[in-house]
Amino acid sequence: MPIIVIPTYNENATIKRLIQEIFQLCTDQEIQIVVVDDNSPDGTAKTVATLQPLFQDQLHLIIRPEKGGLAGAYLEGFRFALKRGFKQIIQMDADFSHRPEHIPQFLHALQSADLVIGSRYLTGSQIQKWPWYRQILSRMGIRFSKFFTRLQLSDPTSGFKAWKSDLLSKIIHEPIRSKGFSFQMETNTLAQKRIASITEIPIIFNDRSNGKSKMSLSIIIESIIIALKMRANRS
Ligand SMILES: Nc1nc2c(ncn2[C@@H]2O[C@H](COP(=O)(O)OP(=O)(O)OP(=O)(O)O)[C@@H](O)[C@H]2O)c(=O)[nH]1
Ligand SMILES: [Mg+2]
Repeated sequence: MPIIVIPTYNENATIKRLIQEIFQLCTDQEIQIVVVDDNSPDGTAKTVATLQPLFQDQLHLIIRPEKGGLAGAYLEGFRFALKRGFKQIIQMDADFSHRPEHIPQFLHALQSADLVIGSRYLTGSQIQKWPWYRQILSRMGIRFSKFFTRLQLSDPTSGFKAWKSDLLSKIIHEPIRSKGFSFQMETNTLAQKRIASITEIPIIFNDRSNGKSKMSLSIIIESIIIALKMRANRS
């Protein structure tokens, strides 16, 4: 059975619609969702809690005491999923950058891969309404991370991914250093080191539909440091 892990910090503007759309789209699958919220001041967790009775045992909520970074939230969600025996674990943003319509494609591709990555840079991919400076930053980040990590991927920094539980359960026991968005690159590198089968599928990526980006200078600096450390550790 698949589960979707959604980390949230101040995503109250979109979380309700996202959850409703996912469950509407995946009526034929017994899909579940776990939202990992870092006590968002905008009441994201409250909104999720009010939806829980509508979706009975399908919608889970983990509340962490304070903003602790994307990586920690994902790891908490992954541990939750693995402990309960979910075999397919999808991760996605709460801001509609990642479209729920792609979920069935991820599940299909996961039948013949250990890790499926939704790429913004394949034939058939699209990037919509993303400001030019974010596009430049993204392309620079990808070049940089590919150079240092030797990842054979078109989009090693994408956050829309699906994991088979067997691979994910090994990855989460590795020492993961990232707190922020370099988590994507770091977990991909760990997967590649294990010679896992990794597939990329094209996605349509949109700028966040509401709310504020959590991208910051400190997150960018952390990504550079993590990439350099990964190069130093490369064997
Ligand atoms: N629980 C938790 N979630 C976070 C944290 N930082 C970011 N997120 C969530 O992780 C997902 C990705 O973060 P975004 O702010 O969209 O970062 P981004 O996708 O790199 O940048 P934008 O799309 O431009 O905003 C979103 O669902 C965020 O709400 C955090 O510290 N804790
Ligand atoms: Mg986003």
